[in-house]
Amino acid sequence: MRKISVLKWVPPFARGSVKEFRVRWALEEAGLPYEEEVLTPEDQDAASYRARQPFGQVPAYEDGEVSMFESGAIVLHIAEKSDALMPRDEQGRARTMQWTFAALTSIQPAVADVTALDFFYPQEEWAKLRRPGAEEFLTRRLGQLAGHLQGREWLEDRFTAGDLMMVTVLRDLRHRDFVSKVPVLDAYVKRAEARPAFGRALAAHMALYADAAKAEAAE
Ligand SMILES: N[C@@H](CCC(=O)N[C@@H](CS)C(=O)NCC(=O)O)C(=O)O
Repeated sequence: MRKISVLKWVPPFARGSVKEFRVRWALEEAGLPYEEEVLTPEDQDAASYRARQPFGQVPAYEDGEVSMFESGAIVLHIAEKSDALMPRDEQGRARTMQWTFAALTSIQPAVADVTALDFFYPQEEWAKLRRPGAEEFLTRRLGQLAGHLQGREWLEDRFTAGDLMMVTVLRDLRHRDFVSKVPVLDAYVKRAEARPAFGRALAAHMALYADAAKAEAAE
């Protein structure tokens, strides 16, 4: 049985954004069943886990054939096995990979620069100085992406793993209005979130933290 590692607990702001969610969503799109391997901080540090994921992070993935880590690589590995995530022709395969890397290397760093300021360094003086430049660059990148998506449903002529990765990156901004104020991006994310596979994956991901959320609400 396929297995993905997940974190037993994450802070509220991270729920819905943990990188294992990408893999869950890909498996749901592909119709492939999986099991969770729930990790405590001690499990993350164990030598046996570090041998599979040297940084002690999630997700790590095993399917009986391969053992691997890195969410983007795992999603592409799953996409290789499913028409639902990647067309079979060379151009379609190449462009699915292209958009997966674009999400991870052209958009995610700009998003991460801003979310790090928001969640980890909200009050630091250096962060106040860094914020205008980071936000201006992110806005520029998102504008360029919106330009490509204008008049399209998906990044290509159908949904692919590239959209899956791009949408998970854009969703990291849901505490701010960078995406929601750009109609073409807002509609793109909502279109992806309306996919049944997305709903199943998010429900399974959030179920992990349901008890913690109840306890926090009662505090
Ligand atoms: N580049 C890695 C990043 C994985 C990552 O950042 N995982 C985070 C959760 S989103 C994690 O495991 N954090 C816990 C830790 O670093 O101890 C990937 O995409 O798989």
